[in-house]
Amino acid sequence: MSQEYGADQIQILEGLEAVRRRPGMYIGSTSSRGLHHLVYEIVDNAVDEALAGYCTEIEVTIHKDNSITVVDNGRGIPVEINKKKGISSVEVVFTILHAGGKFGGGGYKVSGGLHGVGASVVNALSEYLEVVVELEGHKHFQRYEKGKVIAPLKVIGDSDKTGTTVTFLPDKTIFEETVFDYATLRQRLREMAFLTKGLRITLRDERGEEVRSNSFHYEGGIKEYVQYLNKSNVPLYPDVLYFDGTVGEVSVEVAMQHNDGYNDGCYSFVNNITTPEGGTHLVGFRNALTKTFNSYARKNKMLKDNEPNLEGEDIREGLTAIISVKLPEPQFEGQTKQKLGNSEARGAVDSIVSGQLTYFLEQNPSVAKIIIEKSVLAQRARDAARKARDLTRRKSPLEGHSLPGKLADCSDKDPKNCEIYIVEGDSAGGSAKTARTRATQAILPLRGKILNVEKARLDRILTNAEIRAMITCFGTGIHEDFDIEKLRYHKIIIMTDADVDGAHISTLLLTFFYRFMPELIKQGHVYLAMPPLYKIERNKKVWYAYNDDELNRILAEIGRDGNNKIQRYKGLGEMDADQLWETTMDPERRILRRVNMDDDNLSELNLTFTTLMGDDVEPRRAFIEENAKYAENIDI
Ligand code: TSJ
Repeated sequence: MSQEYGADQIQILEGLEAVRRRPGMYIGSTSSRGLHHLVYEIVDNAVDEALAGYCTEIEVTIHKDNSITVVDNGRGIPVEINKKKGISSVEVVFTILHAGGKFGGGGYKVSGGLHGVGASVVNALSEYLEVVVELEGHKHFQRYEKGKVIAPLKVIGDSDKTGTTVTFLPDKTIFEETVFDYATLRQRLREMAFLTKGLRITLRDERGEEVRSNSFHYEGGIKEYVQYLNKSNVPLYPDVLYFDGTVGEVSVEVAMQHNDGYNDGCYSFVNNITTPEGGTHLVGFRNALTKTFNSYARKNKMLKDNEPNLEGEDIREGLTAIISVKLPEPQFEGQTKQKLGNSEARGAVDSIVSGQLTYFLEQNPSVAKIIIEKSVLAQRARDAARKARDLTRRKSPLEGHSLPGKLADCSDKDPKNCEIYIVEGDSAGGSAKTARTRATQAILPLRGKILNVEKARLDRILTNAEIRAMITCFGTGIHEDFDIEKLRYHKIIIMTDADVDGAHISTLLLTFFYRFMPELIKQGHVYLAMPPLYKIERNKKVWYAYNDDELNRILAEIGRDGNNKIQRYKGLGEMDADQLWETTMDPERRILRRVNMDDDNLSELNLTFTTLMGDDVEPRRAFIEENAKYAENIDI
């Protein structure tokens, strides 16, 4: 290459080389998650153009080779030569690293766009990246390889429109996973469309035989997001409440609506990025809600002078809400840097929600009454639940044993060595108790169907015998009492029949874990046992197959003739203790599937549970149809 390198160019190369050396510092990881982050990074830039008011459409295409194209109809990245750097603005965008990576040690500063680590990071981590900018009648083009400029930006033709098109192929030497997951991208792009009202985002997948696509466009923005999240529940009133405004440099948007369920479904965002740990904006929202409803209820004699205030959680029972703030320099705190720290956001959200909610309640007394009556019921249930909860605390040895009688505990007391099998039915429970290794394997049999925690209030849930048994056995406590250090068994293994009922029971159990002890799932303590589907016998030798493919493989190996005896297991009960041990419980031979949980999109995860466990058949059918064809694993 004949290009000469000046000091600036050398600095640029060193910058992008640093990204390639330590990609995790810039995109979090080089796993599937980091791979998908590349797309969000590029799309974010186009969304910024939409937020600025110049772009209405974004299209994302996954090509056959897992390269990605993102197109917008914005103004086009400026093409003129940047005086300070001596290169085009386009080249600045793709080759100059922002100060401080998002996931790095130093505080992440916003420069240029509202968020993100910048297109240069995507460029550095791509085998190639090509950009086309259309503006002022021309079509400009530039190509990079592994972040390096191949040639300066040049005009390659005419154009009568404006916009930016970026195509990139993630570098296979950097990413452990280079195949994009359609559902993952779809989820995030849908979320971005909800958060940016009026913007149309289309996802296209060219990898299959037919092109697959989804298009998201919500004129109602987060108001429609709340409707979408409430679609598997019954709303308590027809309106979605919506408040917005700007205080100083903080712009605030809030949408909310109660449903007849019992969960708190409030999700917060900063500059369109989810904040699963909340922060000042969420605190401001909660304060405003609690204060405003209590003062309305007192003023209108719905709470008597001698009655205590409603607590925040009473008012948030069954509430679905989106809190979206935008501010120029967000400060993120907490271990995972996902908690907003800016104090000005608290005041901004509080004052906008308090003011506009007070007005709404005065104008809509019937809605106010519905919400306050539900909150009062929640308040009473909370008292009852508190009493029930005390009964579920695992007593210390001094206080004597309160472990459920059905539990066959293990003798080893080191949680790292211990596992507990939650077993469907007393008969399978009996075999499991015989089969187990007493030192390290505990067995808790559950009788029949367990309570659907989506459909009951806390007080009723906590008096349910099966639920109580699990909480007491695990030792961790629930909700805000939860303490992972107290976990008695590092593996919690759900063992149910490999049929529809068994799958239903597993889902009920997972729902319970997700709602009451999500950390158990997040930290990878929850597993599904995989009992075999088939037993094959031939000349006194035995094989087990865990799926149809495996059955066929075994048959192909041993020969398909009349000497094979094939048994299809209908339930755990058909196996004796020895068989159960060999196939499903022996740590050397069994198959366990660990249950994963990705908290990138908690609102969507929440919806998955309400949809699967709710009363409405239609959303459930639609959900299963949308996901089943493509579901390959049991990630929830
Ligand atoms: F990330 C990226 F750089 F690769 C990228 C940027 C990718 C995509 C698909 C779009 C974009 C992008 C950037 N779309 N629109 C813009 N707009 C600007 O960069 C822009 C245009 C005009 C002005 C101005 O002040 O006139 C300012 C900016 C930042």
